[in-house]
Amino acid sequence: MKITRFKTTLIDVPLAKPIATAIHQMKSVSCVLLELETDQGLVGESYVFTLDAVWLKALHEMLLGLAHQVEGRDPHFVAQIWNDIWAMMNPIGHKGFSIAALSAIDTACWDLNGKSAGLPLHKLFGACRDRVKTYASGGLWLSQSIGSLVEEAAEFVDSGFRSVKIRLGKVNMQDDIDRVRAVSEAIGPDIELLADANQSLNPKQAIRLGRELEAFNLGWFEEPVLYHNLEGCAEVRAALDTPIAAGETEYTRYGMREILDAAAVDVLMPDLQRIGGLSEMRRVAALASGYDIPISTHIFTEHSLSIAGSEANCISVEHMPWFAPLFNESMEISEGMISIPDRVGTGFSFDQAAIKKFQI
Ligand code: SMN
Ligand code: MG
Repeated sequence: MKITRFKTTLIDVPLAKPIATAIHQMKSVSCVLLELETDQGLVGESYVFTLDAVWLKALHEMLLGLAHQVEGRDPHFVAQIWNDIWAMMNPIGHKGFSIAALSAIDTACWDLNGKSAGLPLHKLFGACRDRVKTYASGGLWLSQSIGSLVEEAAEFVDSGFRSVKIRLGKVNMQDDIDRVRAVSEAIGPDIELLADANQSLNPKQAIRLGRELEAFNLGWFEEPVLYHNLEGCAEVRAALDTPIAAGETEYTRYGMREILDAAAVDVLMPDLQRIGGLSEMRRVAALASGYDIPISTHIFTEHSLSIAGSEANCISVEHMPWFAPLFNESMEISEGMISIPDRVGTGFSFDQAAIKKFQI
């Protein structure tokens, strides 16, 4: 099999309403879609995104600069392609958009491998489960009122979720506590509540808030401090009973190894775009397992399901609905679990009508 065309499309998918975390303000998710066409008629698909269309052109250029590493090559040599791109990127650095571009290529190559083998990727990798725990993450934003949080949390539970994530980071700590209390009471003790501070606290603030929140039995306290303050994160972890989750803002196995060596987390949260694609995600799951640390994948729900289906220490996936309008297939959720699709490749294919609609 040979890759005959490296096709990219820029799109912008508006969100139902503008949202905010402690560090993000967003109205849409803009994506570069990658389609790798082959001489066998199979097409490998993936995407990478930015929160602001301003950065989209830069991400696109990054990807176009790698087309020559892919055109004419056999996607079965996905590991060789990965290694060649990694080596080529040494002078520009192994973080940021360089890795995002590598991720898109790697995931699209794996999609082709699954399609060519006639297998869903979790089965090609070696399956360990056919469904995985998820949590509702496309809501409970920092920008919402308490009334709207309570209403939305109840809607998530009604639609089959057994776990939900609220954002923290209000200027006044008491507001965070009041918001967590309101949602916790609304969902009751049988539904899990997670909380994400998006790096907005210093270690002392995080410990103080974390202590106040211990009463609500949070499933985890995510990114309490700046992503690079691993010592601070480890201090927060040591001071609290609540598990600490982080990792979404770091890159590759080298970034994950630093987090693990610092004993900074109870749950590692690799992000498919920042980690280096499905190849590197698998290496990171194995690395974390050597520290007896579970992983939970960050956003990219559809394209992370093959990892959840094949890595025993992947305890959950984040359910983010932002990219669902791009796909022909939808995710199946019931009793708090998502099914790992039994369709070839990633199990999700771009809806060409939707792409036309969202194309920039
Ligand atoms: C998050 C990530 C990206 C954009 C908005 C919110 C958040 C999460 O940290 O983990 O979902
Ligand atoms: Mg987060």
